[in-house]
Amino acid sequence: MGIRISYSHPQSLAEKPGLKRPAMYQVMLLNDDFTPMDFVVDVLRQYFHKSESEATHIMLAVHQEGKGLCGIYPREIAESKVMLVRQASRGHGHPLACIMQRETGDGDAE
Ligand code: TYC
Repeated sequence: MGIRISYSHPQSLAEKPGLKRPAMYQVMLLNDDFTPMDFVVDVLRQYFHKSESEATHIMLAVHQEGKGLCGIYPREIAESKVMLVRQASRGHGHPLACIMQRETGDGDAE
């Protein structure tokens, strides 16, 4: 007879009374006419851990569509990303805007 491994079946968070999933926030970059494309790609790589090609893709989407998603995080992490991007941008003299929006869960952000 082999070794038997027994697995427990923890309730999912949604089933546990009194526990809620943390609210999640979309962190977005906004387009402007002045921030250099290379700087935006560097920001996406450094603060959002994107590859060179992903970062380029997101930067071009923001450039063409006005706004683009960098990542989705719990509130405090989203706040710190927004602050770090702002500090880096202002530190280099660029107006790049980074915002956060709470997710509503219906595929749209509030
Ligand atoms: N529109 C900028 C340019 O032409 C590039 C840019 C892309 C700026 C994305 C901001 O979030 C941004 N240099």
